[in-house]
Amino acid sequence: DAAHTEMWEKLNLDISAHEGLLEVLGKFYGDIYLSQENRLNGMEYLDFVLSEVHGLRIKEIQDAKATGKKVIGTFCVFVPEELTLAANAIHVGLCSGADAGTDEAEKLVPRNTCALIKSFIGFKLARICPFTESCDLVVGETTCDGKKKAYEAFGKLVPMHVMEVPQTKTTDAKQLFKAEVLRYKEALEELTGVKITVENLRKSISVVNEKRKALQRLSRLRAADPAPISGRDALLINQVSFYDEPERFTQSINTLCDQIEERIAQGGGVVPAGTKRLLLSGCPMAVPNWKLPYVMESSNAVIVGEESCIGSRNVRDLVDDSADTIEGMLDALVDRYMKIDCACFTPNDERMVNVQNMVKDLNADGVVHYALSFCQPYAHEAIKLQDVLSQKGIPMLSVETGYSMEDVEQLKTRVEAFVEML
Ligand code: BJ8
Repeated sequence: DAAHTEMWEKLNLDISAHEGLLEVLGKFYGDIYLSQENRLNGMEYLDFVLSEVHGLRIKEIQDAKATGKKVIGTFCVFVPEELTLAANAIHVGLCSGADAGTDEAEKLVPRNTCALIKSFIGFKLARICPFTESCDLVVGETTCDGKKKAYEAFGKLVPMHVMEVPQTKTTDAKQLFKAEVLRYKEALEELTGVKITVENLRKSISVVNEKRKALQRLSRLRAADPAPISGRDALLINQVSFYDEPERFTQSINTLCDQIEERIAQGGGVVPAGTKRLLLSGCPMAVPNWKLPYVMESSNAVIVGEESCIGSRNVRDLVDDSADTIEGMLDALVDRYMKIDCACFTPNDERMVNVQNMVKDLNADGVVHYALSFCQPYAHEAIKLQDVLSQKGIPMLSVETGYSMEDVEQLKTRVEAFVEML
């Protein structure tokens, strides 16, 4: 409507390009989400949030900015949301799941860069992301080579702070990360003028723990057969967790989980009992990257878990909330964040164990490993994981793909053949 358009104009969006994006997004959402059968009522909240992702949520953010709140954009689950919230700032995920502005992006980063990186640069250059345009600070991190080098170019376009994330989990590496957590805390205090204290940090640790607990609850409920919720819907919930207001989000997910419990108690599901169950594992999938989940769930299978940063890797571990000094709380944050099993670590053996645990806990019949094309870390681990899983008799299909739709048919043929042999 007119008020939204006025807001987007103020954010300096390219109005016609942005309209095009919303149109594609709406069509895609209709085909992939609204066409599903047996959806839970609680998903209406998510449908609404998604339909208003560039509307009401941005309005809320702009209203908060008008009262002096700051907005922090991130690309990685290593940036501690607890600190952002303690500094009374808004924390949003910026990774982008669609091709846009690719030609322009390829002038700043090499062509053989993964689609996720090209996409966040492309969104900025094309001026179509109101979240990016709302940020007072964007926080990058030294994870994969693609991202850390891309931030040198991206840092010329937006105000940036880059956290150094170590590549190993030695004691020295944890010390380095702690120093980086402290440096992020100071950057936040400087930007917001809010001092991070025992009180506000305790509160934000609890807010984020509660959000993660609600998502853990959802994840546990998906162990049921028949699967009570589609993998697409669960992925959407995890995607929305990166930009919705956290306390409202937690409440809606808990309400949805109540409905799922009722459905399970009645023996109901989103697919018939006995439908083949797949674990999706690998690179994060940002909105609207729903291609592979859609292909998988149109191939006589249901997705029962996401071993991904937009999934279990962001949710599995809570922050120990027993400390009562800033020092102790920062240590608890460091301990929690250094448990993340991102493929950028070497070695990263705990991921191999975590995937197997998820297969067991969620009663999955097989794993589909997803690596974005040109993503070195996850492509390496696909080889390793295939080996580990085959020794345990767990079937795995390794997929490499980007955001383009041109390989949908080919993917479908491969996934169908995989599901048939399970
Ligand atoms: S903690 S997975 S969110 S770094 S797909 S940009 S790895 S070339 S996203 Fe990640 Fe943090 Fe790790 Fe998670 Fe590079 Fe691969 Fe692209 Fe990737």
